[in-house]
Amino acid sequence: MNTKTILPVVALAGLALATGSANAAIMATDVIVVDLGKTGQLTTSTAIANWNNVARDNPGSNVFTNPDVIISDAIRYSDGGATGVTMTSAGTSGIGGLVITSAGAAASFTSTGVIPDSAQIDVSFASSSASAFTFANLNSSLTYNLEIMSLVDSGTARNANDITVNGTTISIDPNDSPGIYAFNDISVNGSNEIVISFGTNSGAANAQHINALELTAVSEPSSELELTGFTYDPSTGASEVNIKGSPGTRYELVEDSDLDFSTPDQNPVPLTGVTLGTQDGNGVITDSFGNATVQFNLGTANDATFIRAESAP
Ligand SMILES: [Ca+2]
Ligand SMILES: [Ca+2]
Ligand SMILES: [Ca+2]
Repeated sequence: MNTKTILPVVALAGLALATGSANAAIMATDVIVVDLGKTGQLTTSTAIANWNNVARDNPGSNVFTNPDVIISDAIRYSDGGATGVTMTSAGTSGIGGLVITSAGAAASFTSTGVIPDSAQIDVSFASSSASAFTFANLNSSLTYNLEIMSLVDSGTARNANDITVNGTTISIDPNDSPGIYAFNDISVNGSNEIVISFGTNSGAANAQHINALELTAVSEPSSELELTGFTYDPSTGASEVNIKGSPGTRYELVEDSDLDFSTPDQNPVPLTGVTLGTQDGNGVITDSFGNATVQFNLGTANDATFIRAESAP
């Protein structure tokens, strides 16, 4: 039986074979932005690109059922493609009746920039009860940056309250402008979810306000060079591997005959394609998160091949 193994020199972790998936899945660098608000104030302009709107035409009451799948398949900001991510409301909340005008250009998300007026102007709402929003069907191999805009105008007094995201709690006051709160490098829980929880507010001065949300998928922080997700087709020799290294860095794959089971060696291994990162001759330049996915052909003659990635500026 003709089999090949891949043995990265730099790191041995994570050599599971890629299984592939026909379903939409969130990928590193994907960004999901959500406008919680009113029908008639959607964020849909083509100049603004691909927002997810959760809009209700009955503001001021608890219009979300419990639970309520308010987004069934979130689209990514870059191209409107499906991510498979869902967003569910739990507890007692809905869409508020307030009109918010005070933040303007000061309210900005890290990945997508200034938040459009149509997203700033309206808010989700919980009076005094506990409530939560859950992003589900996330990729557990990634971490996530979550930014929440929670702002009402200063003339509309609201009490501070706590937001907890997967175990991290911060106190916010919706009267503080521009009202952007960040939770960075969040790992998913055991159910591949990120849960945003708001506590009760005994002051009955509104327990939850969210104007808009931004969820950005990032790679796991890594200071080492890794090869992961190797696949090989023994009938054709077609192969693929993921490189995780430093952002914007050029790497080549090197096949070596040092251990006598790879003949002849190829330096660098010719690339037949690049599906993540930018191909540069027979090298690849990683994306802004340090990731690249490359295709190449190892042939069908050898029983094993020894390959490593090398930085090759
Ligand atoms: Ca809106
Ligand atoms: Ca909104
Ligand atoms: Ca306040």
